[in-house]
Amino acid sequence: MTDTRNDAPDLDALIVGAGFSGLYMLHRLRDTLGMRVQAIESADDVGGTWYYNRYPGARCDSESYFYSFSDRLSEELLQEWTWSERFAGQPEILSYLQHVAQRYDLRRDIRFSTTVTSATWDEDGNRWVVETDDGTRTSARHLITAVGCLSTTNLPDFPGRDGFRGESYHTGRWPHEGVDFTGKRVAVIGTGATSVQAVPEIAEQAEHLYVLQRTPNYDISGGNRPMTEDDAKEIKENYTDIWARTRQTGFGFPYDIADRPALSVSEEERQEIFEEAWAKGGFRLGTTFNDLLLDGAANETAAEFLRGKIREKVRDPEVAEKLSPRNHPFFTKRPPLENGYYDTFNRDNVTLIGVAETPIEGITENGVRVDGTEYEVDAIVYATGFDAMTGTLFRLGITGRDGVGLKDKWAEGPSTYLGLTTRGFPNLFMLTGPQSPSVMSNMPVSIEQHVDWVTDCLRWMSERGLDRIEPTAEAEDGWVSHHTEVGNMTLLPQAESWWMGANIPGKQRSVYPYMGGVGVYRGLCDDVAAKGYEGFETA
Ligand code: FAD
Ligand code: N01
Repeated sequence: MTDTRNDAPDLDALIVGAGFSGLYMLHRLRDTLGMRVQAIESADDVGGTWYYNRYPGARCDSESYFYSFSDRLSEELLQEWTWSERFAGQPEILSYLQHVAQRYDLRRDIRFSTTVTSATWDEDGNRWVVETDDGTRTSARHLITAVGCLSTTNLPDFPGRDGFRGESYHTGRWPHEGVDFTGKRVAVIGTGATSVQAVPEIAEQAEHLYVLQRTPNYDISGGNRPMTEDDAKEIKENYTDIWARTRQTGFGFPYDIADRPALSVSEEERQEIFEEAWAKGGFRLGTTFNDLLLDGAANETAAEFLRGKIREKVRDPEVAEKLSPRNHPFFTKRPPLENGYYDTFNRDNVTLIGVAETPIEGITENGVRVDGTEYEVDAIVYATGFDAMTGTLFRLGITGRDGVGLKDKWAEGPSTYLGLTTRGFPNLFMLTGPQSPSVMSNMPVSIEQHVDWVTDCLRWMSERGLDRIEPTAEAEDGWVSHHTEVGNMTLLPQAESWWMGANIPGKQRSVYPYMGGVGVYRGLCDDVAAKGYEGFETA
């Protein structure tokens, strides 16, 4: 019987996702290489993270002027676009991505409101066969996942969760029409970067807000402010230099980690350095010394500085202590940027509830039960994060050579070459995949680097008439051991974080992002390409 489901043409490449990664990948393959390419996107428009995360207070915490596409996409766009704030809010970032889609006419090659349900390698045809929830089957030479590291929400399975009679929201799937909490009693579960942004805004509206905290975080000062005309002028004049620096620094920011250990300076000098970084705001505090992530004693100096800031801001010493992290080093969980979060706990209508020693017992019809007490609320906000890095990849149902699923291959944790490819899955490229810098960087810089590398690789293959590329077992083993060694040199394994896969019950524990730094990683990838894609088998 004829299979009628192949209603889309056979493609050179199929991209899954239309956020920062998918948009730029589509542009490069279609407009630079002239390939037949299509993107598939579950949402009904572009934006990814910035389409879904519409919770109150949502904004970037990489500074906007470098949380965007660089001169790799367009010099003109950089000069035309002016951000209104130092850290732009979600609506502005979403309009920026919509503008990019419009300007490069990208929407015409994106199938919206369509979800990839499986992708199977066809060994004879050297192609991927991709199925979607609308019953369509598409085949493509290359499959490129641009599905995001933080796109599958984590909704803990609290007993009674679905029986709650009030409103429930996950911050990563916020209603487009917004939510009015005026006069309502609200519980926010979680105190990660999302909660730290949402809590001050919800507290302004709610009659009473309960913040349920399992692990306190080291929140750094946000320092958001409007972008002045002078700021914008200076930035635009210096963009070439700014982007050059982002590509070489450790975290993809235009400032690098200072070349001095924390204990090499006097206590007084160290405090001055921390204060100066604090006053500037943003992640600069993490770059003040070169051993904060490597040495426990060095780290403790920054940790104690930040606990001091909590004591300064929060009036009730007991609440301040409850908000102070004691069980993990600074920056081993992603530090949120705070713009008024700690001040919120000075309000009469806000209560902090610790749920570490006495975990949430369950959700009742009327609220949340902790330690035998039922907190009655009208709304519950789950700021409980994501099944990061692998969660969305596994949901694609990818099956490679010899019928082996990606999820099965990675049952003991991810195994990749360069965090971008994996043996047994020819012609599969995972943008910002596990074991690449991805979430340990200012992501647009890492996204562009991956997209440009894949574009160059596909051009190289096309010039040689090659249909297939796959990493060797040796190359993959080499990358995994390098990645693991570098990751274990850091303090990261000392925390129960999503960077370690620790937030999802049953998830394999390992360091997920590559910790060698953006500049080093770029050099390694460039070297592989310069040596004729060393470590890959081609045919
Ligand atoms: P995403 O934006 O996540 O897009 C992936 C897309 O793939 C989604 O639209 C999704 O619908 C689609 N998709 C997934 N699975 C399927 C499927 N099966 N079928 C079809 N489509 C699918 N990073 C920074 O560097 N700086 C910041 O300040 C920063 N702020 C952030 C704030 C929040 C609230 C969050 C959640 C993340 C933040 N990040 C930040 C990380 C952010 O995710 C990245 O910067 C960037 O937006 C990722 O882009 P992406 O295109 O790779 O992935
Ligand atoms: O998620 P998270 P997020 N019982 O996983 C708690 C990016 N981002 O959405 O720490 C009780 O950090 C959990 O507790 P614990 C950024 O990369 C960026 O806030 O596991 N609590 C934690 O407090 C960020 O890191 C920006 O003990 C439970 C919280 O829920 C990433 O997205 C803004 C629980 C989840 O925190 C994710 O941030 C926002 C349970 N069963 C996000 N399960 C900016 O750049 C989970 N928790 C501005």
